[in-house]
Amino acid sequence: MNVHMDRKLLLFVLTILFSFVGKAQDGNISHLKHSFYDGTSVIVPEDASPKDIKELASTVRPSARQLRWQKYGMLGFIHFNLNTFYGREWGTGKEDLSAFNPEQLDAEQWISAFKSAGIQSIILVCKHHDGFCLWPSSFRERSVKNTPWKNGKGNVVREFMDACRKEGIRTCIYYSPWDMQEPYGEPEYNDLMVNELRELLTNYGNIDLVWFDGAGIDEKTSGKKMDFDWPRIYSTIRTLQPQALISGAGPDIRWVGNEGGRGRFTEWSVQGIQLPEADFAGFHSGVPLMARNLGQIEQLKGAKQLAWYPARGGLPVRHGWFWKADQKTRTLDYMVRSYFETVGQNSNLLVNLSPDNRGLIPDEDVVLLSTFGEYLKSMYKRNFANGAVAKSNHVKNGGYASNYLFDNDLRTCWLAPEQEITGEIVVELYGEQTFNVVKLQENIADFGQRVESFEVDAWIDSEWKTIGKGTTIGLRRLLRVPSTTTDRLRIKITDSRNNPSLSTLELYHAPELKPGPEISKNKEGNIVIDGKGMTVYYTTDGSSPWREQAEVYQKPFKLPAGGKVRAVVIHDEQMEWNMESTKVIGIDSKKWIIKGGDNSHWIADNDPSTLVKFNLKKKSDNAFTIKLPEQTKLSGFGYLPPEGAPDVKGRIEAYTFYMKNNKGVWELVKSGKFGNIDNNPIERKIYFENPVSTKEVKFEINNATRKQQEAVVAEFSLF
Ligand code: FUL
Repeated sequence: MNVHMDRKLLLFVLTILFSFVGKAQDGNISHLKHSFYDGTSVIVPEDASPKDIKELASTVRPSARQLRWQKYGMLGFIHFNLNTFYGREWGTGKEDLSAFNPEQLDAEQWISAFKSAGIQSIILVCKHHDGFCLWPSSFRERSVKNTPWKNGKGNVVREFMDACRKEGIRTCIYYSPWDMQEPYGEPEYNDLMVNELRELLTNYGNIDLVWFDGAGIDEKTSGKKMDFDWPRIYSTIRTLQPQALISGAGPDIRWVGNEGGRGRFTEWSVQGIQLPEADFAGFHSGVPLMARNLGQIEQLKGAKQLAWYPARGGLPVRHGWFWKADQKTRTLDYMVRSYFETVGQNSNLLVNLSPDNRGLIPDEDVVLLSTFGEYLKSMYKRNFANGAVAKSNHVKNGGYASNYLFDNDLRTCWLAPEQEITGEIVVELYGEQTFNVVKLQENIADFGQRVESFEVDAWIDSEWKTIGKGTTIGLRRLLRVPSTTTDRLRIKITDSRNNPSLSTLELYHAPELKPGPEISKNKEGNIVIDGKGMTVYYTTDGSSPWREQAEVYQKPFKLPAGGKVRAVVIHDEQMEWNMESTKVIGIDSKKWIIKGGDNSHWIADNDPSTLVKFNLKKKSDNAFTIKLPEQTKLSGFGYLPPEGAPDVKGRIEAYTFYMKNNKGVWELVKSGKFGNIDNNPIERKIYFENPVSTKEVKFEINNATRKQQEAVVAEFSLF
């Protein structure tokens, strides 16, 4: 036995040994004290070299639950509660319950919207951070039972569950651990949480997933320290619904790190757990969820343990999670891009719909989901690898043949011989085929996640040409390549953590998306619509550009009083993949006189990369004023925070907006908070209850997120 083998054997023995120690201590497969994680994990010896870590990481496996869930790809998500009636992302916990009256609520309409996009599992937000329950909880008064809706006899959770059952949809619940109501922060809150979970987990049949949001469970955001009894909470779930996954602040699924439906190009399901006694309560696992690089050997180095912790992304189709009047719906190309970045990059995607104050998903969103569904159907309609045969440079004892790539079974696969960390598979297609998506899968069930990098070559003009390169594969990689016509393909695994496996090769053609025209405001303040040479039809009052009255765009135009520009380009063929663009244009800012902060004119220079910082330690620096050239009618304002995470100090959290009245006195117009703005740093548009008319406004920054002393503004608009 050589030195290398010796070392390998030692590691193997260590792993087995530790797993028994873990079992003996906890009666659990995992070695983590209190952990309810039950995939296969390994302890990292302190002196492990990067090579050892690679090998160890390749031995980690998903639990049956995790594997089942990873295969779902997309899930649906519904945010609907009192916030819907108050236009808020995060409530205050003090809203008047009488506002909740969704007279036309139709859960079947929600479900059919998701179904049209091929979604088979849906998560309902049963209780968000403000503590209002969508079911008549027996343990608190702030619930549907004390609202005018159905005279207090309604139950949204029940209607949702019934509609799902009828359609064969898997049902999942979101229950926010953070709660703005009493007794949050006290030990009795654990009782409330367990009691309410018990209601949800016993009265509504099979629950496939329980979501614990991480927001607010840190004292910095909620202002209250709460000592959660996670072992008790998790064991309630494991006892009542053993098959249910625990997502977020839980052991089974991790947040991908953003709320814009984005994913990582390199996405590892194996993560380094930093705390030997981690309870896996999301952020307490020590996995820096928002980091750009995660799970690479660099990040696994100092970890105490390696565990399977797969990612899920989230995409609110209206930018925010809760419905707001006048919030724009995302475009089809954004949805498609998001799908490829998450589902196509070893993550899952949650598509969020927001029922409005009638209790219905708005038409535009319904149309978007079904168009998205049609798009995916059209892409998956034909697998161009059907009928292909494959040969590899490595064949292991006649077994593990490359042809297992086409049998639609994850657990039969090609596997390189031990010690080989690269490999090549040449695929003869069934004649010449044209495709632009290469789907690959590893057999993660038996061999975990191993591939570090791969290349795809096509045989074109009598030579191999590289058409695409990727890093991780994991359960699923949908690699987009240029539209390629060939009869021969080569998959090259160029690096792997251990001898690589490949379970699936499929080829698809994703229809080309014709992007909507680009609407922008140039430096002179004119509206420019770029249709890339095609005829553009547009409106400026928010009405549909598809109607006959829409104007044909000729040249840049002024929109001094602002408005909502909607534009389309009309192609002759394939109407269904044409995109529409929308942009809300603020009032022209060119003649504004802005005071407050350094370089205050950057606040409204139409350039989000110029940032204005406010030092909140100085009383004089916590506001800015805008003098308008004339008396102007205002319906609201927009705050665009800076993008990105680490270098941004704080975003504005609480604000007060004043206008100068005709006596020259500042009058309060609106004050409030931008909920969830660090995780979802999109433009926040705030509408006043009634439009106001003024020549000067003042915007006061009351505090920054995460108790920072500096608040940053990328852009500010009035409309
Ligand atoms: C976040 C929450 O704070 C948001 O309001 C939303 O529920 C999202 C899915 O998770 O952390």
